[in-house]
Formats: sequence, C-alpha cells, structure tokens
Amino acid sequence: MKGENVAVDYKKDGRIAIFTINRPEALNSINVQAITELHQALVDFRDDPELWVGIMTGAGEKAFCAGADIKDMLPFMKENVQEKPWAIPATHMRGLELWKPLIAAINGIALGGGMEMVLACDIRIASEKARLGLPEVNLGLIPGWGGTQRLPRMAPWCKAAELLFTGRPIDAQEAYRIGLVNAVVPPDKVMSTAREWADIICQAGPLAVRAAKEAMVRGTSMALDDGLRLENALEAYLSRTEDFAEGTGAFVEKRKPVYKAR
Ligand code: CO8
Repeated sequence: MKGENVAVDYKKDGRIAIFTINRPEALNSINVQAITELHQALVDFRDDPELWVGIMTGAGEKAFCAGADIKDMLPFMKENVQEKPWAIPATHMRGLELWKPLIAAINGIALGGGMEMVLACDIRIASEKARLGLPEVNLGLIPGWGGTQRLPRMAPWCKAAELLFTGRPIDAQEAYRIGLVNAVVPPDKVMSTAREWADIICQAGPLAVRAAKEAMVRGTSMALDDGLRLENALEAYLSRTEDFAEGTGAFVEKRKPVYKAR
C-alpha cells in the first residue's frame, strides 16, 4: 500500500483517508494486486479510530477506474468464483462491512467494477468529463461487485436496465439527472470538492454518521417495521455515547462540539 509499486495508494490526512487506484497505464483497472491492496487499506481505514471519512479516486486525468482488469482479474475470478469465492478479497463493494462514509471523487471514466466502486460509495462527486457505465454484458458477463443489486435500488428501473443491458455509458450530467452523483464539477475541482464534503461530514458526530449509514444500508434490505426497530436500536445506542452528550451540551452552551467518536 505504501512505496513505489503500489496499485492502491493509501494516505491519511487528519481524519480523512484517501484511496487512489494507481494503475493509470491500464486506466486504473483492478488487478489482483489492486483488489488485495484495496482490501488491506479498507480494513485499516475501518479499524483506525483517527479516520472518519474516506475518499476514493483514480490516478491520472483519464480514468477513475475502467473496471476489473480483463487480462488479470477476470481469469482469477473464473478460477475462484465457484469453489473459492472468498479468494477474491472483500471490499466495500462486497463482503466488508464498513460504516464510515466513503466519497467517490470520480475524476474520469468509471466502467464496470469502477462504476460499482462508485455505487458502493455514499457521496459521489463527478468530473464533467466522467462517464459511467456497466459494459460487462459486452464481455458475456454481468457486474460482479454489486452493480446488478445496487443500481436498481438507486436509479429508476428503466435506467438501470439501460445501463445493465446495453453496456453503454452515460455522461456525468446524465448521472446527475438520474441521481447517481451529488455534483458535477470541472476536472480540477473534483478532489477539492470531495475534500469539502469530507470536511463537512467530519464536523458531525462520527458515531452518528456511522449509525446513519448503517441504518441506510441495512434498512434498504429490510421491511419497514424491521428498519424502524433497527433505527430505534441505533438511536438507543447513540443516546448513551459521549458524542451525544457533547453535541447536545455544545448546543446548549452555544459552542462548537468536539467529538471523540466515543
Ligand atoms: N482491463 C485491463 N486493461 C484495461 C482495461 C481493463 N478493464 N481497461 C483499459 N485497459 C488498458 C488497455 O488494455 C490499454 O492497455 P495497453 O495500452 O497495454 O493496450 C490501456 O488500458 C488504455 O486503454 P485503451 O487503449 O483501450 O483506451 P481507450 O481510450 O481507447 O478506451 C475504454 C478506453 C473505452 C475505457 C477501453 O479501455 C475499454 O473498453 N476498457 C474496458 C472497460 C470494461 O469493459 N470494463 C469492465 C471490465 S469487467 C468488470 O469490471 C467486472 C467487475 C466484476 C468482477 C467481479 C470479480 C469477482
């Protein structure tokens, strides 16, 4: 994760973790090394109490991520997907529970696994030049990192079907129009805008943010009654935290809260 030949460059800056897919020569496609390093970085992010928000982006100006590496990752997937699916390292896309928020800084094309990475992030800032798509059907495959499940839960049915069945990408404005990204900004503003969002989220109670994400993610696959019970259980947990006492105390005392994620 650190050093010269990293496929995923992982940096910490205060409360923010920055994951940069670092294979610009292959349009930041995800090979086995990259998915392994992404897994390791995400586990570190999950477990480091100093880190509150993550930003994912791609190296270079052209691509956020062009999906799974067709020459390296897809043969590995073929070898393992049936008998040893666990051999494919778990990430936020599948298999790794992560309640800290993730922001996608979509600096360029996001195709296949790259779009799935975006869909598994919570806040999404897109470059005007970004294009998003799920071209897997053109390879005789379907998305395997959550695309078939997350997209229809996030986009209108017909747009999800369009992306999944035709494999044709959409541009950033279209992604904004159908609610897949929060903002579209000039290329040189993608990272700074993502940082602004991260800084705003870091002002909020971190345990509350995580609980909100957990309620959102888990609740999406629950019946409403069960979701309301989950919400109540998370509210009960938060009501006993130091952060809740600090947040409400700071309001009454007319000062800024100092949260400790406790
Ligand atoms: N895999 C491997 N190499 C890639 C990939 C990729 N996905 N995308 C681009 N590259 C490489 C090219 O091979 C090329 O390398 P080289 O110079 O050595 O030939 C270099 O990046 C530059 O690419 P292009 O020359 O093709 O650049 P263009 O500007 O002409 O085209 C495109 C850009 C349109 C993005 C084109 O590169 C393309 O179509 N790429 C493939 C996109 C794709 O199909 N992605 C989906 C892959 S499958 C997937 O993501 C499944 C995810 C689920 C896996 C589940 C595992 C459990």
